[in-house]
Amino acid sequence: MIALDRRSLLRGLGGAIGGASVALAAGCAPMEGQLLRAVDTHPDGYPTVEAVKYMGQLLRERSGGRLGIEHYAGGVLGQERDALEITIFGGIDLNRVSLAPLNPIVPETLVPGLPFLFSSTQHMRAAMDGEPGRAILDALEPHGLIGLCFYDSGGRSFYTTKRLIERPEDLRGLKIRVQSSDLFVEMVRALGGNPTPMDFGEVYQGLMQGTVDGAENNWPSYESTRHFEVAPFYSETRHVMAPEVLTMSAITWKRISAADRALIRQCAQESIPVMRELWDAKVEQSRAAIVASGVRIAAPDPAPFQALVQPVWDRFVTTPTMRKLVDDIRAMDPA
Ligand code: GTR
Repeated sequence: MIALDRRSLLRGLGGAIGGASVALAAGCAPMEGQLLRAVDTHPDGYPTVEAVKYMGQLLRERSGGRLGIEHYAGGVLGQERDALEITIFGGIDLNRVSLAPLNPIVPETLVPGLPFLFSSTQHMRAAMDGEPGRAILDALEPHGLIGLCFYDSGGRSFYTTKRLIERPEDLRGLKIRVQSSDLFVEMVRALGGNPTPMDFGEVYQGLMQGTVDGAENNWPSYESTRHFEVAPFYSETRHVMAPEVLTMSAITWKRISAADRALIRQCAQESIPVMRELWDAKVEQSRAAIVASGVRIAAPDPAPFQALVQPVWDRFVTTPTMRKLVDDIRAMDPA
């Protein structure tokens, strides 16, 4: 494994962009062929990381070893927002992020994050596999990113250091960590909590030190970050079901032949069912581990939460394109 850190990557930005040049900038021998650098805030073993590694294996096999992926997991090259900027500037080739850090950059990415938009996993998958998903991936390109595919992220739910959230009133007076997105800030405010934007990597400490009283995330993230140790009250509100997205730097993309682009798209596509299988298993395993750890769990009625979020929709669904996305996604609800 070649040791790269953020500073080396940024230094590498001065020259031609690509695996070999960055490796040289980091003082390493050039790599054979094109090794795409991928990053993820999650650690090895997490479904998003393993899905991208699987995509790398496919790429290697089908290109006769000419293309491949070198994965930097666990946020070693920076928190999501910073790593995304580096990706836009071409210092990272592939970046798997949540949609939230893209919200300030690409308005269309707000739509899947609208609270209670999706009625089920099936609904989310159908919409993201279909035309709305395609339109959102395409909307990234003018902003320096190529959208390759969506991955599951389950339902985000509240957890706190203090108490179960069974009704919106229970959020009153609680500082809730949110991702760096106004949509999440406004949503938590509308539900009655005090939103506090914070990087993912700082949440454990924030919860421990009382900078925040709670956060919101899916079962696998709640478990893998060990937030459950310090915030042992989890309430399955599933208020947001926005998926993850695998992005590629448009700078790298421009340097790749049409045939290789098609291959990359195809391998990303084929990583989706693999990710979904890993995801479903991971959700079950995480939930079981958390139940066994003694965390208190509630499954609140979503209706009172849902009743408060209309102003959030009104504020963020602002263009005809976004309205069409919302309508199309709603029309795909199998429920
Ligand atoms: C997770 C997501 C991460 C990160 C994190 C967060 O569910 O997979 O990419 O965005 O949430 O809350 O910051």
